[in-house]
Amino acid sequence: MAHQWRGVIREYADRLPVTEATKVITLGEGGTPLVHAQKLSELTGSEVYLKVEGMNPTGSFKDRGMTMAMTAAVEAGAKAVVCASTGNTSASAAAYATAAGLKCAVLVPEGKISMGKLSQAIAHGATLLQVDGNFDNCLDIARKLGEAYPVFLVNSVNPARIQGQKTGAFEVVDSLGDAPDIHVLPVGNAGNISAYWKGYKEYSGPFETANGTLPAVSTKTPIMWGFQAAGAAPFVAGHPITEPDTIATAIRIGNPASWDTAVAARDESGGLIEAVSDDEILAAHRWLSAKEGVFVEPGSAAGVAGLIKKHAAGEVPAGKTIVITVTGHGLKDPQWALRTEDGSDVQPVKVPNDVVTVAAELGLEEN
Ligand code: AN7
Repeated sequence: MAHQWRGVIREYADRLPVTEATKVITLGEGGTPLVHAQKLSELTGSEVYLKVEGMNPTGSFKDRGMTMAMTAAVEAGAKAVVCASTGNTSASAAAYATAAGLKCAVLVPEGKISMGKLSQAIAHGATLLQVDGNFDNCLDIARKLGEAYPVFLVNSVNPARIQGQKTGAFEVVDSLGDAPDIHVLPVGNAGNISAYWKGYKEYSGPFETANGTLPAVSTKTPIMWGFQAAGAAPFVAGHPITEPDTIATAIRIGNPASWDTAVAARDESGGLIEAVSDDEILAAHRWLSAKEGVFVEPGSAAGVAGLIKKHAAGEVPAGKTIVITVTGHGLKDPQWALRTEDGSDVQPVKVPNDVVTVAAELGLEEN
């Protein structure tokens, strides 16, 4: 039977804080592909899958949380929402606020968000302010606005966001038939690793709802592996970083809001949070596009960079099931694809309007 995906709230309503009466704000998020990664599987000897979150309506995993946050904002009678963002949250908030009929203000670090994300926030009519500071400074201001002014905060410090994002874990289990052995993902503000862990835990045991107890769906929970950019790796340092820096602007965050829940995800699962360099991130970005057929933004490649690095160190077990969340679409920040491995710009070859020259340029001989 044909089934039209209805967005994460309606698909997982019995496991989310909503009722039949809730007015759901959705753009059809979730239901993203779990793609078997052929070459990463060959490399590691494990079955490696990519949860391709770039396939969400605004091109990143943020939409899973934003459908819940915007639904909560409408329920609370809010007229305006605010968020701080390295780009994807602002794109998502702007789109969902439009769907909800709410005003939206976004605070972004000046010069440190990609053109694609900036365009999205503007296109959806958000009021975008570029703050002379980094993401952490933006989040401080957004929190204070939410506390002292009539605006509803939709950053992941809002628990509705984590509720929505936990559906990523549900989908992985629903696709594989059980939880994977290892779940790998990039870590920035640390909401997503916290949300996946919450989702995996809830799916692995009985779950109490208003209408009774739901049985466990999975037999186990995975080990959580998080990876940060080396220049923005507060979990590796063990304390906040005041001057985070990385080319992966999505995860250029020094003072993660979900610190305690991310540490709990790491430790309760027997996992780890480690760092990868910008070069390792760009190599993984290239691996995904050139070997797997999946185009992501640089920050999204941090998990894959981590897996490749751990494999090189002999620390990836064979014969396991490994899922890596690739968090945002490559078209968000396409400039990185146009750089060669030695850092120079790719120059497309120009040819005249003539088949013989084109064939010669392609190395083809007439048959
Ligand atoms: C592509 O948009 O923080 O660890 O303001 O855009 O849950 O923060 C984005 C984060 C990974 C990190 N990959 O996730 C924002 C923002 C992409 C991202 C992360 C982000 P969290």
